[in-house]
Amino acid sequence: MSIKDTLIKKFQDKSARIGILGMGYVGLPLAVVFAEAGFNVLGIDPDQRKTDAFSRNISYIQDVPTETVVRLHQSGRLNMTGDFAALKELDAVSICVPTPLRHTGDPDMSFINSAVEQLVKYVHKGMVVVLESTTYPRTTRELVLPRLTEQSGLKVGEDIFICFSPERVDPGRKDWTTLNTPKVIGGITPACVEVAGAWYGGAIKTIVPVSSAEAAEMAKLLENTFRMINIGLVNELAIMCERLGVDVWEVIEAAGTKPFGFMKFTPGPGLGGHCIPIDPLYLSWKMKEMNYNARFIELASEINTNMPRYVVGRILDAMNDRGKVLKGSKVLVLGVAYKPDIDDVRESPALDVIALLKKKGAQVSYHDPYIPQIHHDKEGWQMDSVKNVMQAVQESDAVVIVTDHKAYDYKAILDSAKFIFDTRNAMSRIAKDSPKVVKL
Ligand code: SAJ
Repeated sequence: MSIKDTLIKKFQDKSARIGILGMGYVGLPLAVVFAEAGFNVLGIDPDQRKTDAFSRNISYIQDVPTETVVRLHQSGRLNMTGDFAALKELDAVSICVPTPLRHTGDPDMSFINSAVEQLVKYVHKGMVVVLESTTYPRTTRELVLPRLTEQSGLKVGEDIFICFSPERVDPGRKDWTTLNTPKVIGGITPACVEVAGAWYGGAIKTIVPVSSAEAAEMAKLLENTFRMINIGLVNELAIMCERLGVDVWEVIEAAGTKPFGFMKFTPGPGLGGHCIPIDPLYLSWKMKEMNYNARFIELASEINTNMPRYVVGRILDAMNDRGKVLKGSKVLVLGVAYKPDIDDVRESPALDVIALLKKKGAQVSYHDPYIPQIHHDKEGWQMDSVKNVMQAVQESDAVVIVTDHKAYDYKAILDSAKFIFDTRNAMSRIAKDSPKVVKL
């Protein structure tokens, strides 16, 4: 029986030993899905806080209940280690490590590089490796393939099987999870897709094989570039509508009634998160290397990045119209997480709005029920969330709604505030046109 058929059989009878390299918000849920399907899974992560929490049967990822960790850990289906040498015992490994940007705005491949370097030490005949981390096109072929085959002499598609399968985890989402979200898989060879498809298909409901690793890498980049560009479009629409004296929220609401051929996005103070503002720049970076300028991505990124400055300019004008000076005024920012009802502040535009307000001389405070403290790396300051949000609203000259968490009592805020700048049209829930409120 060929190595390929032996591996496929191991996936079919669940005897294959699975490894997840990088046990964060993608890796842990993926490990759980494989373990629940009956595989023996070993999570490998150098972060001792994660392995310690796991050894104490505590889930450190909001989407994975602690009782799931307890059950799978106690049954022996799921374990964790910080020791990469465990890789030599495994048949199948998913790489789920971060791919952030460097401070220069270029891709930071350090996590993928170190994961692959560890794999090089322990790779063996009869192994399948799937890269899940969002990255620039050709990473799998140019970075992963040579490192795993040149030194080892292993033949891809015969001895070793290498694929890309984009993660589609949306933290906090309950309807679409790792288990039921269709999984795209592209490989270096057709045999690679067949083997990885047998593995993932043993746990995940829908597998979507594509013809190459690049097709899978590009599918993911399209998914998130689509969002970034459309958010940039509505942000620019907000700027145009303000010039025209038209309510952009009404315009989008009206356009949203089109039952086909339209997808609604809403403007805001900028673009936060560890996916949408970042993933498209991996594509534009790669295309620059090929002497092609990805203009849509560059323009959308420019518009989205400028939104905090545009918002602060609008606040200045609105306060001026009320005979107020921003300098020295007390300004309360409500909501700093990058999107509502979560505790993640990565790349949040709120930090830039606060930094710009401080530069204008405002006395800025913030409240966020999920984020007790923020710090601004470049400016070197940190702030604690105010404790009593309604007292802070009453004491402020201006309230700026940056992230519209559901937890806020918008009616009480409207009643108590002197002036509100609403970047999310949150007040539309309470009052259509209040003289106290200016919206984006
Ligand atoms: N945003 C807007 N207007 C919009 C939508 C979003 O300003 O109409 C802003 C948000 O406030 C946030 C940023 O854009 O700051 C990103 O928001 P997002 O809704 O795209 O949320 P993310 O970053 O958590 O995106 C994730 C992505 N999931 C994966 O990459 C696996 C994305 O593909 C999902 O579509 C998205 O979740 C989702 O739908 O929730």
